[in-house]
Amino acid sequence: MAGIFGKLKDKLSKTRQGLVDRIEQVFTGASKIDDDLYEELEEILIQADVGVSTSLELVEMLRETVKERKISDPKDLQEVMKEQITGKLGEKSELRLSDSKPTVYLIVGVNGVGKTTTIGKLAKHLQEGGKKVLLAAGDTFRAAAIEQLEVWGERAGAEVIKQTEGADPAAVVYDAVQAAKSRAVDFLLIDTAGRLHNKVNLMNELAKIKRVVEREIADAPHEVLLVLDATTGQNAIQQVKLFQEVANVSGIVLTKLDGTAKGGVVIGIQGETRVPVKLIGIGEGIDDLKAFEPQEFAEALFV
Ligand SMILES: Nc1nc2c(ncn2[C@@H]2O[C@H](COP(=O)(O)OP(=O)(O)OP(=O)(O)O)[C@@H](O)[C@H]2O)c(=O)[nH]1
Ligand SMILES: [Mg+2]
Repeated sequence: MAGIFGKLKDKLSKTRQGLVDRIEQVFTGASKIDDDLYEELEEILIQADVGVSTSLELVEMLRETVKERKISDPKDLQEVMKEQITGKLGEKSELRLSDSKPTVYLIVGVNGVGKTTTIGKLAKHLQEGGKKVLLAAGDTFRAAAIEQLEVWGERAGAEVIKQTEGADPAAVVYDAVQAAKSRAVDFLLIDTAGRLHNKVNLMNELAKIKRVVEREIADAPHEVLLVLDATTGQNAIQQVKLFQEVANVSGIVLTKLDGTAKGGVVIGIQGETRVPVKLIGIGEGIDDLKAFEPQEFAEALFV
C-alpha cells in the first residue's frame, strides 16, 4: 500500500520534476564542483519559486559544506541539498488548541485561494476525530459564498451560522461566537471574504471581525490561518506580509500543492517569513488536507 506518503509523493510530482530532478541532473551531469555548477543550481532554485534570498542562502550553505567536508564529487551533493532543504523547512508546528471550549480559528486570504474548501476539509477531519464543529459564514459579500459553506458544512456534518448576503460580517461572527459558547462546541471555524470593493475595506473588515472574537473570548482567535495558493509562487510571500500587518497571522495553509511545479514556494515561505506552514492542501476532495510535516514533505520530494 502506498498510503498517505505515497499519495503525497504522487501529488508533489510536478514540484519534484521542476526542482529536485533538475538539481539532480546538474549534479549527475557535472564532472567537477565549480562556479558554473553553483550558478546553475541557483537558477533552478529561483525558477522553482524558492525565493531569491533563500536560494542564495542555500547555495552559500552548500559552498561552505563542500569546503568543510572536502566534497569533490558532484554526485555527493544531492544528499547535502536534501539535508539543507529539510533544515529550511523547519520544525513541525501544530495548530494551537484552547484549554477551554471553543477553540476559534479565523481563516483569511485573498479570493480564490481555498479558504472555504479548507474550512470544509478541516471541519470533516475534526468531526471525524469526535469533535463538535461550528462554522461561521463571515463572507457575506456574495450569496454563493454562504451557500458554498453550507454545502461543505453538510458534507462535514457541521452546522453553519449565517445571515443574508450583504449583512455585517462582524455581526455574523458575534452570533457564531455566542452559539459556539452556548452549544459548547469544540471548534468554531470562521470563513471570511477574499474580495471586497477594495483592499482597505477588506483589511478593515478583518480587523473588525478579529476584535469581535477577541472581545467575546479572552485568548481567541487561537489561530489566524492565512490561506495561500501555491500556484501563485512568489506572490504568496507578498500576501503573508500584507495580512500580517492587520491580522497577526499565526499560521499558513498552503493549498493547491497538487499539480503545481511551484511547490518550492514552501521553502521560501519558511525561509523568508516567520510564519509556520501548518496545513497543506493537496486536492479538491474533502480528505485532501494534511498537517505539514517538514521531514515527511522533504522525503516525499527527494525519494
Ligand atoms: N487542486 C486543488 N484545488 C483546490 C485546493 N483547495 C482549494 N481548491 C480549489 O480552489 C477553488 C477556490 O476554492 P475556495 O475554497 O472557494 O476559495 P476561497 O478562498 O474560499 O475563495 P473566495 O471565497 O472567492 O475568496 C475551488 O475550485 C477549490 O476546489 C487544493 O488543495 N488543491
Ligand atoms: Mg470562500
